[in-house]
This record gives sequence, C-alpha cells and structure tokens, in this order.
Amino acid sequence: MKLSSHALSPAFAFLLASGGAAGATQVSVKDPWVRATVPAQKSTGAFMQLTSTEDARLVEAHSPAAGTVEIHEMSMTGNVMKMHEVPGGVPLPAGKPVTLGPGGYHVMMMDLKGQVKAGDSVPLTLVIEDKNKQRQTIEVKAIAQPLGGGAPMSGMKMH
Ligand SMILES: [Cu+2]
Repeated sequence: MKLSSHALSPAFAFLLASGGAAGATQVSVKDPWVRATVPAQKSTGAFMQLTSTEDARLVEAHSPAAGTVEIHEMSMTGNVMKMHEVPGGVPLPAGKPVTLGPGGYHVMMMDLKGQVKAGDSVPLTLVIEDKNKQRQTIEVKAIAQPLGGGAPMSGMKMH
C-alpha cells in the first residue's frame, strides 16, 4: 500500500489533546512547521502557534527525527543573536495564542537523524504541563519548509 499524499497535507492543523478528565486543559496547535536542512546540518528549529484553554506551559518536546529536542528562546545580546533553553518551558496563558517563531521561542531539534527536506512531515510530541502539574502530550506533524526567510537557524552559535 502506498502512503497517500495526505501525510503532507495541510499546513494548517488543529489538534486537540485527547483523553484526560473532563475540563482538562486543552491546547490547540496551529501551523506547525520545521525548517528544512542541508545534508550535513545537525540541527533545526520547529515552530507553531499554541493556544491553551487554561494556564499551562510547554515543558518538553520529543521527536524520533532528532536525538535531542529542547525548548529554546532566541534573544539579541548587543548585535549577537543567541539562543538558550527556556527554564521551566514556554508559558501558555489561558486563551492567549503564543507563537513559536524564528527569532523567538522555538523547538530546537538537535542531533538530527537525517536531512529534513522541504515537504517532509516531521513528527513531534509536545509535553504540556498544566498549573496542577498534570502533564499531557500532543502529537503534531510539522511540515518542513524550504530554507530561507526569517532568521537563520543554521550556523548559529548556541549558548
Ligand atoms: Cu535553538
């Protein structure tokens, strides 16, 4: 059986976390994407917009495509763009869309298992922690977008 093209389908995805008790925090994920890489590149960033129904945090992310995945934030120090792991994760205030985008918060994928080519669908697992320290996971498929545009991720020095 061939994989149908819908694995590559919409750049728009609206996913609700399933399971959990009634009234549990729900987080929607919009437009998940990852920056495509060149063959020797070992890291890249994944981006999306998250909206949580309750105060929560994005505390971890995992992907079978990367050996290490961290939640990062970029900031300018003088003229130098730096990035670092976000202690405690990204805050998701109730009802407020939070954008992970180039130049800001991102899901940092390191020790990539292979090249991420434009159009690839990269599985990501997001770990959300609510204010009661309850954790839930959300499965996301991030579509790889071509290099170029936005802030460069490759060739940047970490830490
Ligand atoms: Cu980073």
